[in-house]
Amino acid sequence: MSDKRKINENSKDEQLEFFRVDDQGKKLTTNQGLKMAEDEFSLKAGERGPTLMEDFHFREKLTHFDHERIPERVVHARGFAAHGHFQIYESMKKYTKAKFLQNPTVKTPVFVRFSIVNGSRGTADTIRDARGFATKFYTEEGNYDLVGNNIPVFFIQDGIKFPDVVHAFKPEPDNEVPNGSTAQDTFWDFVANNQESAHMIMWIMSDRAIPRSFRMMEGFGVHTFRFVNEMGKAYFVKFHWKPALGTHSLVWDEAQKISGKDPDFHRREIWEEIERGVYPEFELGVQILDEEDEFKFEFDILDSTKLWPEEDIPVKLIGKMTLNRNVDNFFAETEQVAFHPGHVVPGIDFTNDPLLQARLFSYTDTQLIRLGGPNFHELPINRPVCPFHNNQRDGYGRQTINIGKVNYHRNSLAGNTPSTASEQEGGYVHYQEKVEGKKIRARSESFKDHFSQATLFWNSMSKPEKMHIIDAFSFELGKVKNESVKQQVVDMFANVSLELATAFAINIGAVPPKGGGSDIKKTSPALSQENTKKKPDTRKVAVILTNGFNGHDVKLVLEKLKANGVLAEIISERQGKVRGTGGIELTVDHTFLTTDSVLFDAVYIVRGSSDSKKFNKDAAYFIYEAFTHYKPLGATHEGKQWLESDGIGDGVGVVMADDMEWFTSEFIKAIAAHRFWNRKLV
Ligand code: HDD
Repeated sequence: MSDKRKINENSKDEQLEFFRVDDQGKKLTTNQGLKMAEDEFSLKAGERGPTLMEDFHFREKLTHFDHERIPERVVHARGFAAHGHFQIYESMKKYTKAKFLQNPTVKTPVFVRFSIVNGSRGTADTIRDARGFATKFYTEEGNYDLVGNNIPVFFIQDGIKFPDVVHAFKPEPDNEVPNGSTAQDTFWDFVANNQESAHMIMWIMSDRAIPRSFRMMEGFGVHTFRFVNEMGKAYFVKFHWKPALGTHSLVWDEAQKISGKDPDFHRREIWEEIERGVYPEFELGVQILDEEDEFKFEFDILDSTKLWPEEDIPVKLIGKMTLNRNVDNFFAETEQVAFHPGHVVPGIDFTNDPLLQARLFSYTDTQLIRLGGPNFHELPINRPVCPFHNNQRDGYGRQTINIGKVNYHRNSLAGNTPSTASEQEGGYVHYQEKVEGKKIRARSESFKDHFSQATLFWNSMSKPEKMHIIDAFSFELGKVKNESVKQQVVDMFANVSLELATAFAINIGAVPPKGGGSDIKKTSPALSQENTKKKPDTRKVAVILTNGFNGHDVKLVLEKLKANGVLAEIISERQGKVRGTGGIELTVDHTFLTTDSVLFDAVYIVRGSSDSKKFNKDAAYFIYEAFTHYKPLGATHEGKQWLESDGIGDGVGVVMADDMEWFTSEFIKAIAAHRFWNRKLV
């Protein structure tokens, strides 16, 4: 047992404790427990002679090392995960019998893995891509996995096309370029020739695909699932995760630069915040639909390229998830966790969405190769916290020692156990949906409208969001070499919006569309990030100062920022201490060399009385870049005079004042506002 953890937070933590090993302070042994007297020199025939086969320690060490890697996930390879718990606000008994959704006093342990869909394990965190949002609830009835994304719709309608879309968006097969990007001919060729992707592409080209933080993105179960209550009555349900801090994004130029400056930007942030006790929180939301209303909509609820507008079917917030514990070991937990949309509990069931149906096959299959056999459920991170018994036996890496002779069903030798459980005893009974039809390889007519909701998304965007979408199409298609592919995409998106297709056609040198357009006028304000929650919490502010700053005032501002949840870091010319008036000293967190403007949400410019040319040059670049990324800027003292003379001072979202109280409260409001899109760039 490790010494590190004295208190086990919940049943999953308690279970994991059994597997934790603390090597610190121990003697080095082989895997067989033999203490070794030497670990730096292989066994040789003479000091300058050949290494001997007899050296079992050398062979064991190298062999284990040679086998350290496992295949990365075929999609969602790069991920970051954390532990936490989920608690409901009030019983959902009316809709579902799922036990973890009944009792508001119960905290269900969870493990959440955020991921990047396209990029490989070594990709940067901030590439343009959908993000995975997979949650494992360790319930007393078994594991329930909600395996979603941060985008509520998907590229394709039928899972048989999943290998095609993934081949198209992964790097091109001849030269494996581009990595972690879809700015390539094959991806856009797929899009133009598989027009069901239109709606998802709108989301991927939007700010949603470059989230500011894992804790500032929504999560969606995507498919329509079923809730089933104790009476056997079913409801259709869509799942949502709503971030407590709202949904916010980076600027594309910033996202690209972060990829170089700090490729671990997202994972570093969540890790550090959990370590300092600032826990990410998400509310679980459900959209519930009576079965009788299945055909009430202009779209098919089984089609995963469609969302349910929140204004038509409101999202009911039913509970809260808090992520409060980092993993002990990335490989053992984050890498080996195995999710599966088919891991359900009584009260949660499937629908005939053809994408979901395909997923129900694919996830176990992929774990067999990735985790090397059928016993991956026994890995500590994957084990349910409730007992599990069946007659499945053997296979690579089997951990349990199942005693007795009987490993089959039905039997009399073990009293026909393990026995099945009745519904009343908690046995899973599939919802008895009536199905009939001819065996047929075809797509329902009700799946054929690919553009209406893509237009709904476009209509719902604010002006800056629309500009970002046009820029994203222009960037991605601007890298496509094949002129025909570019033109096909222009003509396709003319069906979504003429304004959009014309704008990017001009930018990429294609022919603006001659026809097309859409009659859809509807909007869904919930789709725009403009309408999200705005809070200053967890925002990072770069405080730029040098010797001779006003000690009293700066200390006051820093205290207020901290009290409002804002994280301030001091940036100066060199590391060590900077000295202000009144004997106040501050420790420098970064120099202009070790950090960068793109890694901050806002900049507070104090400057100071020292006049170093290098400081002035580096600080000016830092501030100007933040200004062009529409970030809030604050300035007091010498910093204020500096910005005034620079012409930046008049910009929207630039807060300057001599009154420190007023300054801090306005600056905090500006930080909460996130970005000032209406700023004119000088
Ligand atoms: Fe998938 C992983 C989410 C469609 C096949 N998927 C994976 C993960 C997430 C999703 C979050 C990473 C889980 C983790 O962190 O380990 N996938 C989705 C969503 C989809 C979707 C929201 C559409 C609504 N996926 C989808 C289809 C198929 C797959 C249609 C195949 C028919 N997905 C896989 C997979 C992965 C996977 C190949 C790779 C690694 C893994 O499963 O464990 O089986």
